[in-house]
This record gives sequence, structure tokens and C-alpha cells, in this order.
Amino acid sequence: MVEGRVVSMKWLLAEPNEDAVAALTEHAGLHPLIARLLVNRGITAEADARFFLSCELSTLSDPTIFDQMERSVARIRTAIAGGEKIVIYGDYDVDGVSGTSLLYLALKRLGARVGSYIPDRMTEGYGLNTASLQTIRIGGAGLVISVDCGITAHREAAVSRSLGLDLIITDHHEFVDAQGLNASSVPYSASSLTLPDAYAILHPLRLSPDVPADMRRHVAGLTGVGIAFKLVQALLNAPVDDEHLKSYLDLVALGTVADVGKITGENHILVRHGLETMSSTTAPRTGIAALKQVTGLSGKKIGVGTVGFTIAPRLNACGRLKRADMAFRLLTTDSPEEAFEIASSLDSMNRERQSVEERIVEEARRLCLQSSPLEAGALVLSSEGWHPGVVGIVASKIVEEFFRPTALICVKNGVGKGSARSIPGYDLYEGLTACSDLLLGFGGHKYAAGFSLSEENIGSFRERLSALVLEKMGPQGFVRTLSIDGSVMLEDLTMTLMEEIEKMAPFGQGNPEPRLGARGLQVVSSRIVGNSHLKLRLRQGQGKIMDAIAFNKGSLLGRQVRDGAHLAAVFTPRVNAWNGSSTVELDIRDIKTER
Ligand SMILES: [Mn+2]
Repeated sequence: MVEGRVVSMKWLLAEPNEDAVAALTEHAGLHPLIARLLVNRGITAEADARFFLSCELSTLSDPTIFDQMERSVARIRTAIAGGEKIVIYGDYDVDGVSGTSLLYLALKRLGARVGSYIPDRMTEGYGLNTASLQTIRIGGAGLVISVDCGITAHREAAVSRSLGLDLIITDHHEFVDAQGLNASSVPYSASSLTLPDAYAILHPLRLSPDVPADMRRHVAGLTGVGIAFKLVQALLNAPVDDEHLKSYLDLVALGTVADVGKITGENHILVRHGLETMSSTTAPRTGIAALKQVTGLSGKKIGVGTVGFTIAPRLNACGRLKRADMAFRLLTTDSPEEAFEIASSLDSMNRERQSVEERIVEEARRLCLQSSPLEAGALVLSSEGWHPGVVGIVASKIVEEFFRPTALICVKNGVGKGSARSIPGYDLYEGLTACSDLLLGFGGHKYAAGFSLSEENIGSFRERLSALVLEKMGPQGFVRTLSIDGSVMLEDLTMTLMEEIEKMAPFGQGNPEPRLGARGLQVVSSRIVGNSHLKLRLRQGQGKIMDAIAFNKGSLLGRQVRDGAHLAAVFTPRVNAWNGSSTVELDIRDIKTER
């Protein structure tokens, strides 16, 4: 997006508690750098370090630690035994669709009469709604299980009850009490919190009172599909290495990564094993195999990035532009022909989505450049021609380029629907709260939020939000920062260390790839490869020469980067396997001239 403009960044070296690093190094017998990486990621106790590095399915917690798990399981068993119809009520995003598919497949295999319902993004919007609950009741169901939604559905839970429809809510979103106040910061106790009046509620922050703190931390980050998995784990009452239970891990990895769930705690275990399942050629899910085929991923290793950038956008494409049932059908079908057909049309819908997105990105950039984007605190852009399904993604791209909190508003019949994204250091939810008198409604969190407003308020909203951001950030506040885990000598980056680092994988949200810094580097040789990437050979002092690559930094050649130049660099070390031999290569994120 930055079109050759290399933005300079402020380097921030992490300052972990050195005593904690030393203690972990000594007691857990870890390489000091590994101990530092763990402490930087909030892992300080020896037991937590072992849990994290072993990453074994056998260390997953017993699902009955969830409040009301036994009640939920008993109700579902009764429905199965009595031939009562169950409907899984999901969400159209990838987490929701994966969780719905997982629960649907598991219940079907347990002999349940089970159906699924995924609301339409455009006509119904997110979450439970009373009209569809009525339709589900008329269709003969006696039990509805929500996935990835429902925790704020006070009214819909009451409607279910009045319809004689039992509702089990499984969700990971924040609680909102009946008055609409955000309440998840309040520790749960049955008396202090008003939750929807459902038959049962399963939520990662609602555990039995005697559950120890470390176990609470490990499950706190479960997403919609993760909770659906816990429910199935309890229903099957099987050990975690049970083949049937394990067969759902690909769906868990898919939903968790797509929902940008933290890859720490139990998510780390579920995602690692789920990605392995997805990568295997022996028993992949029919729909996943078809998606891999149409995207050229067959036989390749599936990582967090592949899911986030290739697989999830395709599953999302139908939810964004059309109905999400296609993604559900793809994930639940056994027929390779049907799977291939759906995967192909998802792939072309994704291309359609991309071209819609590119057009909006261009229009939004043009609108930004018409004003003085870098003098504004926030960028608030609006149009009648934008598709609400993609404006969130576009807002992220505008943030990436201009580094300002950004809102894109789609205007229709005098009402604007907006999607906003923020930068580190500015709490968007707080900002919207301070503009609430100008808004018809809003929701979200620090970095991403949605809102609606009447068209005539767009101008005032732009001015107010922009002023609020400027006031909070200060004129010097808009500086991109690059955090560094630790500084190293290049000679420390051995293959043995790389194997230790690999034990921390998969990397992603909450568990970023290690980013290291080194000083006193001299450029031995440099050239441009591909479009505008820099390929370098670097040496530190009299040490050995190492290969490095700096993506999209070709414009530095001949300026900062010349043969013989002295540099400091921030990079992620990677193993480069080539012609049967493996070497460590530096993936450079930023460079500064030294001396
Ligand atoms: Mn979710």
C-alpha cells in the first residue's frame, strides 16, 4: 500500500523483568533467548512455560470446568434420545461457520436430528433474531444451540422461552447486561450479572468457581469454534486423543485463526494440531481439500498466514457478498464433486470481493488525499456507492497507509453505516462513546468498531472524532513503532536455537514471531530481487556472513544500503531450506544507518 515510500519506525526494545528471564532460564532449562521471548509474551511461570512449549492435546482442560456444561450436555442427550429436532444457530463469519459446522457434524454423528441456521449478513445482520427463532420453532425444533453469538441476546432468549424453545447459548463475545452496559470486566457471579435468560450459557469467562487461575487463563481466549469444540469434547466424553474428537481440530484452527483469536493458552494447542490436520494429505476434510486444490495449496503446509490470507477470505467471501450457507455446505459435505463446485465459486466470489475492495480502496485513498490526511486526527470517509461487506477491510488498509484511526461510512437513504479501525494508542470504542450523541448506535472494541448515524451528522462526527484523536495522541503521537524482543549477535542464531524457537510455533496474534535486533552489521553485498525486494549478505565484526532479505525495501539500495555500509537491523530469523541444506536467513523488517 505504501507504494515504495519506506516509513521510518521507532524501535522499542522490550524490557522484560530480567529476574523472571533468569529464573525461567535456570529452572526450566531454557536458552536465555527463549526465556526472554516467553517472558515478553507474558509467560513467566515454569509450569506455564512447559505447558506452552509442550503444546500437547493431553494438557487440554476437562470441558466440565465450564459452568453449565453438564446441564447443556444432559439437555442435548435428552434431545438425541427423544428424536427431538435441534438447530445450530451460527454466524456468517469464519469462526461462526466453522463452529456451526463442527457442532452440526458431531451431533449428526451422535444420531441427532439436527439442522443449521446462519443468518444473512445483509438482511438479518449478526446474532439471534426473533423472526428466525419463530421460523425455527414452526419448523418443529425444540432446542436451539447458538454458536459465536447470543451472549447479548436478552430479548431473543425471552422470546425463545415464550415459544417453548430451549436455548443453549455458546459464545465468546463480551457480556452486555440488560441495560446495554458492558459488563465483562466485572468478575462473574450469578447475582451481580444479568445474562440472557437461556436454558444454559457456555462462555470462556464462566467457569466453575474452583477452577485455578492458570486454567482460567488458558481457556479465556477460546473463540466461538473453540467453545463448540469444548461442548463436543464433553458430549463425546472421550479422551482428547480420541480420533473422532481430533477430526474436528482443523475446523477449530480455521475459526480461531480467522477470528484473530490469541494463539496462546489452549488456542495454541488447538491451532497447532488443527493446522497439522489441515496440512496432512491423508485425511483432510473434503471441503478443505477442495479449497486447497482451487487455491494451489494441495500438498503444502498450511500455516496461520495461509489460513488468514488465503483460506479464510474465501470462506468469508460468500458471507460478505451473498449468503454464508455456501461456506457451511463446503465444510460439512462428504461429496468431492459438491465441494469442488462450491470451492470454485467461493474462489471466484473472492476475486469479485477483491475487485470491489480494490475499487473502494482507490476511492477512499482519493478522498483522503483531497484533504490533508496527515494533519487530521482521524479519517472519516463516506460514500453512497460502497458495499458494507468490505468497508472494514478497506478501513484497515487506509489505517496501514496513513496511520490514522479511520472510519468508512456507507450512506443509504439518509443513514450511514460505518466501520472503523484504529491505531495502537487510540481506543476507538472510547472515541465513539464520546461521540454517542451524534450516533444512532455503535459497538465494538479498542481497534475495531461499527456504528450508524444519520447522514447530516457525518460532518460533525468527522470534526469531533478528529479533534478527540488529536487531543489524545498529541502532535508527536503518530509514530509507528516496531517492538523488538531482544538484541542478539548473529553468531547466536544457530540451527539449534531455531529448533527451540520452532517449539513456540504457530505464531500469530498474542504470540508474534520473534523480532530481534543486531548492531554493527556491515553490508557485504546487496542486490534487488523480484519486484523491489533487497537481498543482502551481512557480516557482524569478523563473524560469518549471513543472508538477509528485506521485502519491499528495494528503494533503499544505493542510499542507506550500499556495499560496505554499516547498519543496525530488526529482523525475524528464519530457516531457509535449499538443496538439502538448511541455513538461517534474516527477514529484515527495518534498517537504520550506523555511524
Ligand atoms: Mn467469533
